Amino acid sequence: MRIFYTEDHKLRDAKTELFGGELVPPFEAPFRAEWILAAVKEAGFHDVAAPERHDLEVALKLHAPDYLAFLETAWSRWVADGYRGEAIPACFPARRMRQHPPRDIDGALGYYSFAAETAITEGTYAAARAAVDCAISAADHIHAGNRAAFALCRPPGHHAAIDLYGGYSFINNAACAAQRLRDHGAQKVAVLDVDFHHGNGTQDIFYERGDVYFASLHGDPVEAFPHFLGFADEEGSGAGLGTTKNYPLSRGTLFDAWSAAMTDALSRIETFGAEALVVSLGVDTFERDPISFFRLKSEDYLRMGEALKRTGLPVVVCMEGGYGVPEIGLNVANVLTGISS
Ligand code: Q9C
Ligand code: ZN
Repeated sequence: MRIFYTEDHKLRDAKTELFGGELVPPFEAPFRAEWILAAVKEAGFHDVAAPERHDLEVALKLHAPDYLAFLETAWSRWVADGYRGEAIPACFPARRMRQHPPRDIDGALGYYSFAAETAITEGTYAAARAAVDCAISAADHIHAGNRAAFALCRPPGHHAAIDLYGGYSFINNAACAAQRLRDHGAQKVAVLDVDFHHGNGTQDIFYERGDVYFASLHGDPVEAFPHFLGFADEEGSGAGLGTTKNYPLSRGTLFDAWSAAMTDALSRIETFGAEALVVSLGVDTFERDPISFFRLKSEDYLRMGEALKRTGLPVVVCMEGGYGVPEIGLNVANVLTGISS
């Protein structure tokens, strides 16, 4: 399996995350990709390639043009205003307020975000573009006839919605991979999101589309980020009615219950008639993840990969979350090993 990776991810190196009322070093940091890359090589995946550079053509089919322009210019606008810290939103267009983009950067940050933990920094946009390059290159690799590819995306993307960033995500890598597969001629594509957190961004992007199925297994939003999306009654709308499926799971969920939900999701994806599968792979479902509450063990990730392989579908794996502990590398490598088995 080919791994798509570029050191450009290191351009995303925020110093601050708003967490528990403090500005702390971010959970989503460069060491994550380094640990994961080392572990997948250690597991025998030596085919590591730099992604091709891509323009915004794919992303513009998913995100609003003004949103992408905002991401590109946010840091320089912030600096031009003379602020000394990293760019963090502090005011949001909440219930009964007006929804239009303000002229000033403070207002724009709130308008284009759904959460305040994620700071925008100097290299954030360049790194997000490089992560998209990895996702698109992985999709192209599948289109060329390969069974699987791994996009070692950093920053992650599954929380990035049509015109909102947050949850460490800016541009939706997995959605870009799915769109790329559609553009190559696949009539139906599925995104299976196994990150601990609901893939609110991916759901938002495809909610009214009947050509991309979205299924997500995640911590129940009644007690987990992103708090306000990912409930079981969200099923898509319009042409997309019936092509969104959510599995909110409770605190302490073990692999047995988690795996039963995945089996259900994969059977729905098969019934849907997907020709290719994009996996939003977060390993923050691990029992020792610092910000999550499922209890998967390292060997469970092998089983996860084997189940993905049994679909018989070509699969693009996009890296999402998974934090703090050295096992994130092994857990990702185990998924890839299961897919390759
Ligand atoms: N007390 C991804 O995994 N903060 N994003 C959670 C928990 C935000 C996670 C706070 C978590 C974002 C890609
Ligand atoms: Zn996550």
